[in-house]
Amino acid sequence: MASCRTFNSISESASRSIERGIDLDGWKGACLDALSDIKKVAERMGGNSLASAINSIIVDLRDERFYLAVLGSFKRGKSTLINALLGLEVLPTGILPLTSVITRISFGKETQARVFFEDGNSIEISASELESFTTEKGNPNNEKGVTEVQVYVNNELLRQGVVLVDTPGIGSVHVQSTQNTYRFLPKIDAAIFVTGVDPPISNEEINFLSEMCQTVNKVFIVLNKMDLVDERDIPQAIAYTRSVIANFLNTNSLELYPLSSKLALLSFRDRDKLKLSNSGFIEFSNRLKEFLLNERGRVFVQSAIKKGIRNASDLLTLIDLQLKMLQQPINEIQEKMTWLKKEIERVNNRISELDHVIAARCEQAVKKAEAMISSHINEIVPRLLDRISNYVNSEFLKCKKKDLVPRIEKFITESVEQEVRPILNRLELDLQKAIQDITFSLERELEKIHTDFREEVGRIFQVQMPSYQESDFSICKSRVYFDEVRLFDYEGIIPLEIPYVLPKPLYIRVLLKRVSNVVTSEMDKYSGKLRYDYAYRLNEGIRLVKSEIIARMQITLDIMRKAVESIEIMKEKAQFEKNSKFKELAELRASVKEAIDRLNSMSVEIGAGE
Ligand SMILES: Nc1nc2c(ncn2[C@@H]2O[C@H](COP(=O)(O)OP(=O)(O)OP(=O)(O)O)[C@@H](O)[C@H]2O)c(=O)[nH]1
Ligand SMILES: [Mg+2]
Repeated sequence: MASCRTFNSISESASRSIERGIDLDGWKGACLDALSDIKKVAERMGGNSLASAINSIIVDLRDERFYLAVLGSFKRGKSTLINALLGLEVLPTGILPLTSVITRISFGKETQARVFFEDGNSIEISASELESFTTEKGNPNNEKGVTEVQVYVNNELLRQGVVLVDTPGIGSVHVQSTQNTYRFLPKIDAAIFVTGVDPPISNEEINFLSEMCQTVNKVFIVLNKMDLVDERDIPQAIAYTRSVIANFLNTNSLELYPLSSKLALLSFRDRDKLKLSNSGFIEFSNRLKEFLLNERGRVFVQSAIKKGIRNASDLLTLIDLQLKMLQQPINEIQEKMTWLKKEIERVNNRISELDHVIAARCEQAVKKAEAMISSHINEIVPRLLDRISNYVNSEFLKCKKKDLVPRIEKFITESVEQEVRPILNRLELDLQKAIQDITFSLERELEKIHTDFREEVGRIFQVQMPSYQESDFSICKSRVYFDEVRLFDYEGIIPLEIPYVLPKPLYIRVLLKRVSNVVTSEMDKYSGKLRYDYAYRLNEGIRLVKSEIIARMQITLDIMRKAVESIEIMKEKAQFEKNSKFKELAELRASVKEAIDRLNSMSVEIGAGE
């Protein structure tokens, strides 16, 4: 296997990044040092929520896990592409929709795998046994209850914390597999979207891609199976896919790579350099390596620095507050503390008042959705019954009655899908918009409460409160993915006991009556499910956004509470004790300030390397 060309061969890019003055490991270490210094001071000061916020920055940075997922429609060659990236035929591939569970591939000294089950157990298996757990063939309808599979491969980039994720293809008849993929979307750091030219990229793929782009920061597009395209048609095929995607996503900066994963994989096996260069794979894997080595690390460290500085500034405020209070006469401090306690109470009240406003807005949005669902369903049912009746009348003479029943059932299933799908799409857009509208105003109002409070505190206690930048406060898109409400299957709804001997008009009447009852009652149940799903997703979306903002506000409130508590203890003490406390606080302040300076200059240095 020509592993020099695979994901394993990082030396070339790595040396290039060192040449450009990028020493990510060094920065990461320095950043971790600064953060742990800040954390120690936060612990000494008793700022628990601050210390734990800093700790989670440390943990994220130290155990850097970068999820690079491969996504797309079924059978586009996702698993084959991962095998090519690894230079190893480790994942099962095939001609039928195959991958049915999320498979994470991370570093291990030897190639092996672990399967996790719904009951919480897990077992170790060899890579050759993967097919019996991860595929529709070996594990139909996930009868073995597998939740996830972890594969370990000895590979340099994986060793550095990249986790490759193979996902089930979207859009196959295996609904559960598609849902597994959707649920994984929010965890992804970067994605490779795999599509092809034959058949050309579909509407469903475009919709999925655009949804992905809203959640995932970086998306590479791979146009796979180019070996199947006639050489003369290649430029046109690429231009077509590029323009369809660019138009839909309204962007000119697409990273699109036409290639053949299969050729690449074969070339590794046969050590055939010509085949490899014809596969178009090298350009893609080089770009990917460059991204993972340079941009990924930079993004990770920069974001840790930014979060670290923000928390450290809050810590400085806590120290400053205590220093200020130590210098002030006791009666003045007492007055301010009484004010502060009341102010904290007022902030908490304002937040709970907001709860009612938000609940009312959600209720309004749900009512609007309910009206829309009912009016659509009421419109659909008669139209559906008409279509079915026409179909039954026209097909009746064309086939035997025994063949007629399954054909009608198939027709009903397809017609329901056709009629209901546009409503589902509308509802989805509607839901995203409602969540956005409500969370946007929620964000603004919480932000205002927070800023007012910080300004007031700063004024009363005469300290400099670090100001929040809008981008610090605004919410990273909290998108909520749940099971899509399933469309039903009408197989078996027409009872075979309708006697075939009945004369045609009577037979048709009995059959249509039966169909009408079933369709009406199923659509009624269905609209109930849609209503429930809509309300649940809306409320859950709001809850996520709210808890994220409240957690940030909690830090400010905690700082103030802590300052009050420690001064209350100090005010009983003798002057010399106050002096030594003063000295201690000044030292802590200097060490935090120094850590912030280190982080700031690191940030400038990293920025300069860009
Ligand atoms: N000709 C050609 N065939 C390919 C290429 N990549 C994959 N295939 C074939 O396409 C079929 C599907 O490949 P998989 O890798 O299993 O596809 P997948 O996207 O993982 O499929 P699901 O797991 O079902 O979603 C297999 O028979 C592969 O051998 C390619 O570049 N060229
Ligand atoms: Mg697959």
